[in-house]
Amino acid sequence: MFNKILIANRGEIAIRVLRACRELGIKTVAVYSDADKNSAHAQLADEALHIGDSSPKESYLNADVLIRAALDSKADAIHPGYGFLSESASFAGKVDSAHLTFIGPSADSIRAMGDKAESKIAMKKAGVPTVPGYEGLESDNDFKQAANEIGYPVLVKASAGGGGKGMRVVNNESELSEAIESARREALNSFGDERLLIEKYLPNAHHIEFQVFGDQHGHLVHLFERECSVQRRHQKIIEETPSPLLTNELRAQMGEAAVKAAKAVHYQNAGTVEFIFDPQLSTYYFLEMNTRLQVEHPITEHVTGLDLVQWQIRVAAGERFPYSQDQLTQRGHAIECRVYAEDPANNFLPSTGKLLQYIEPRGPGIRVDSGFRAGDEVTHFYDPLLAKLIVHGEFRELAIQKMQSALKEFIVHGVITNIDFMQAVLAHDDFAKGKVSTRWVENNFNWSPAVEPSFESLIAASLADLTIVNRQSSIVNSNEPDPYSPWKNPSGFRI
Ligand code: MV4
Repeated sequence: MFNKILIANRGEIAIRVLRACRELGIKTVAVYSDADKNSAHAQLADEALHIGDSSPKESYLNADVLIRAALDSKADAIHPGYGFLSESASFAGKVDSAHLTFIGPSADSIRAMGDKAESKIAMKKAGVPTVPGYEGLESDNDFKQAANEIGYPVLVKASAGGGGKGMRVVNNESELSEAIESARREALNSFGDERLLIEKYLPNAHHIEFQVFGDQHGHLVHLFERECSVQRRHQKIIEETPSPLLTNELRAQMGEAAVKAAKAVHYQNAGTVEFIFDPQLSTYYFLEMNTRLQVEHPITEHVTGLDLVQWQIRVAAGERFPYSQDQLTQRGHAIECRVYAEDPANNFLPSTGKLLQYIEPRGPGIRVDSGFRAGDEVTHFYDPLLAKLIVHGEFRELAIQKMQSALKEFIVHGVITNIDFMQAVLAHDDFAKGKVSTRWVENNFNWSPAVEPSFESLIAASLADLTIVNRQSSIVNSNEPDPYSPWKNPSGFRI
């Protein structure tokens, strides 16, 4: 087993990883940028190293500085978390070359799944269902012919793409060449690669992804699905498992397809195979594979009873994953809500500021993963994710009720959050019926706050703010050490 792990990330996921390390008896090294010098993730680790200024490029995205930090602190492995360098094949390769262990898949697996066109070709070869379409076309005429064969509407996508960049829906032939031109331009700007693919457009699709997990000894299983259809602009908001749409038969089929997809690239460690699911036809197609731990991994942990981060570390150290597919089951229903510091009434603009009051919900079956505490600053440098609220109940209706109750207890002042917005989604009839497709938030849900906050609640909030401001001023704004501080001041940690 490893002696010490460097966590090349920040915020809630850095804390999630360091807790897993601590439980396994492994020492932790945190890294932090200027903006994060007082952050919880740095204070909770055994050691913390300053790696650069606040911009991600100068800190959490700087591969060489991170590897230097790991070598200097005598860590033997690096956990990349999600985002930042977690899906960089070149970073994984550099970690290997430095004789450190990258806790994740091999650089080759990351590379094989990194390109949409390449991975789609590999999946077709492996017998995994892909959306009907073509790769490698060049002339407008080739695209025109392909579109006629597929049948409109079609979708033009950047081969090198991800996250919806360089994607254009084309409803008929008259729109085609304009769409190709603008998609090419966007693909070139975003990825430095103008190759496009074309496929059938599925308008009412659901996003259903399968967690997969493999060890270094060729054993690879799936850990069931996550339904992630509540999203806007490719940003997920609510995820749940099991999906309300899948029968056990479909679940088994898609799970098998996910395992096939991962095995085709000799996958090891945690990964996610994304499918697009058409509820009218009950058909599913491979979209892409995310070669990292995902934000929404906790819901899978709750229904399977597995600690995915601990298993990531254990299999990276060479341990066998001990469960066969038959031994794995889903128990109950889990939902995650992503609490963002953003303003739903103002086009979901990020909201920054000091967390004057921050109180997390508690209770049976309630989990909060967050990198923030009261008094912390939410800055514009990083993702505005304040916390992940995860609930686990016996079945879907109970889990929804538990989430609604927990969101009511979640109190945040100082920044605007999407909590009320998520309450409105959870209370919607379409959500209750599992009818939310990936376009639902944008199309059917023009949300503005239903009621103005009451006078009493405004007074209560102001009083709470005043108390916190006074309390925090003696902790956060003072140079005197707080005698009651639960945070130790580890060696190597510089303020
Ligand atoms: C699609 C699609 C409909 N038909 N492909 C969005 C980003 C990338 N992962 C693929 N995406 C989509 N591909 C076909 N053939 C609809 C989407 C899509 C989507 C997919 C998953 C999750 C959210 C989405 C939101 C809008 C569109």
